[in-house]
Amino acid sequence: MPEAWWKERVFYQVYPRSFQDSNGDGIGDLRGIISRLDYLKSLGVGAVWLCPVYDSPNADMGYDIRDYEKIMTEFGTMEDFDELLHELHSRDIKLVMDLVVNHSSDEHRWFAESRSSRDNPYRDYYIWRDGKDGREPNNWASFFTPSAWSYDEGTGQWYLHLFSEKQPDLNWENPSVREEVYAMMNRWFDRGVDGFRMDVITVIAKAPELPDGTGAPGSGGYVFSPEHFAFQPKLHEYLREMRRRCFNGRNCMCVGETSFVTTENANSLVGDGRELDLLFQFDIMDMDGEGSKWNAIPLDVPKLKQIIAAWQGAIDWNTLFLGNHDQPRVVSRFGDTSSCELWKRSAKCLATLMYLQRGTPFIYQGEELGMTNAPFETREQLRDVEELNLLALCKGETELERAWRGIKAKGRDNARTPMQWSAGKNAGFTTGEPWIMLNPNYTWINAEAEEGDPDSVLNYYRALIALRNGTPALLRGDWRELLPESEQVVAYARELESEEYTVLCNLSGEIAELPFTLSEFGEPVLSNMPSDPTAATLCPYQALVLKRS
Ligand code: TEU
Ligand code: CA
Repeated sequence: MPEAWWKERVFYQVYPRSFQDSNGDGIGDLRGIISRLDYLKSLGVGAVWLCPVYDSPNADMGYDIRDYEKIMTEFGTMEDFDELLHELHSRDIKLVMDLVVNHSSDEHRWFAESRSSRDNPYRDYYIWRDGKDGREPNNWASFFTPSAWSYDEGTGQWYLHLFSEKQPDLNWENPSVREEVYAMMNRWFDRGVDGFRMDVITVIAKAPELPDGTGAPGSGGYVFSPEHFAFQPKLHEYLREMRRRCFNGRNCMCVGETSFVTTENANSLVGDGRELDLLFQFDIMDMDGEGSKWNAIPLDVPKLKQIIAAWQGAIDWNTLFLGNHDQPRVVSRFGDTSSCELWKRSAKCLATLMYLQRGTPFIYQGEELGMTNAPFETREQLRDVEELNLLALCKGETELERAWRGIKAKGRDNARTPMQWSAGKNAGFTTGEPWIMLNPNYTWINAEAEEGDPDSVLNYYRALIALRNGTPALLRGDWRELLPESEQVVAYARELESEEYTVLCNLSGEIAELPFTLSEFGEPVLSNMPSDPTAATLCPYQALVLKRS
């Protein structure tokens, strides 16, 4: 039996707005992506996760969909999309679409109907409630605004939005909503797409009575209440129905953005019932926040190791990632950018420790170049609704300063600056005015420069991906932790039949002592710096993969 394709391929996440502009309007587009497919092929990726390209007013950069079956005008046409799909497939690269069905845009036709009157047939496509004593129906906080409710003057009721007020939540209790969603997904499958990344899929079912949250009140006294909207019993019913109606009988995959997943509940999604093929867990992404995403606590290697071991133990097949379009740049966050040497070495070290685990790698665009956080200084430079809302809520200088510290370290715009293709005008991203500022370091961090440098982060990613793609033990082997006590080194073995590989990564800025010499684990097959086989130490951020022969 061949393994499922989504286990054996490396995924690459494209954020279309910032990947490549083809017509000089400063906005990345589908034709731009088409022009860069040979680059993706040369990296060794086998699947693309494409962030939303549907028609959208971009209140949340495409995560607010106005029409699920139209391409955003700025990105191109349906013909461009078909060509992109065809060009990907002719290179043996699969296409996984990003789909947002917890909510739509408030400009979606369904919502326009829904808010037009209380007895409109679409009223029940969204979640409408009467207020309580002139206030919101309950105390829920939203991810992006203080309250999760907005009042509609026209019909005198409130609608629920877990994200911005321009992202009303769809009512999954309504069978017509589910039918519309499944039919739309099937039309995309019939077009030829290979799967979906389902946005915040674990919050689609809400506790029927929408009870008040009981946690600690945040801004405006509202309470963030995932106990009433994440992992509700009905979630599993809906996902099984979706599986039956859309995925069964197709060689397609589904990866869920499973906010609030834990090692305890994960198998309810990807275990034997197989509601999803893969899930994204956020334990690593949340580990430096301690309760608030805006905190930036320095990397705690033992904690990272616990998370990795817990997840490798909890489910049969993980997703392996260090960032995405919602996260800061990985090398700025968990690596060391204090010198050119350490920037390069730590970027390679992080990739090695993550992508050779058991699971499917997801690389976020630009990561393979070692792209870093951007030096945003003013509100005018920011584009992200989450960052702008955070600043809008600040009262006084101290709050503003704290917010800016958070935005610089953790803001989503860090990952959304344009791809750095060359040292030329606008990094080769656009001939026009880019929609968001470029990271000024494109003059030396860029694909063209790295292409010609055998020691570059880019060429290391290529070697790493090629190694994984060509090695059965790294694809399918068991995962076993080594050196669990080490506070600096992430180490593990991958084994399949008689093949054994050892991965050793010193994720600290100090030399790490090892209880063995490197040669005991065989011959090096990949490393980010020269190594002495008789040594029993690893240099700062040294990464080494050894093969036992
Ligand atoms: O993100 C959902 C999510 O769980 C948020 O907490 C996310 O971590 C957010 O970026 C907070 O920093 C998804 C998408 O990936 C994101 O881009 C969207 O804004 C969001 O859903 C709403 O659709
Ligand atoms: Ca464009």
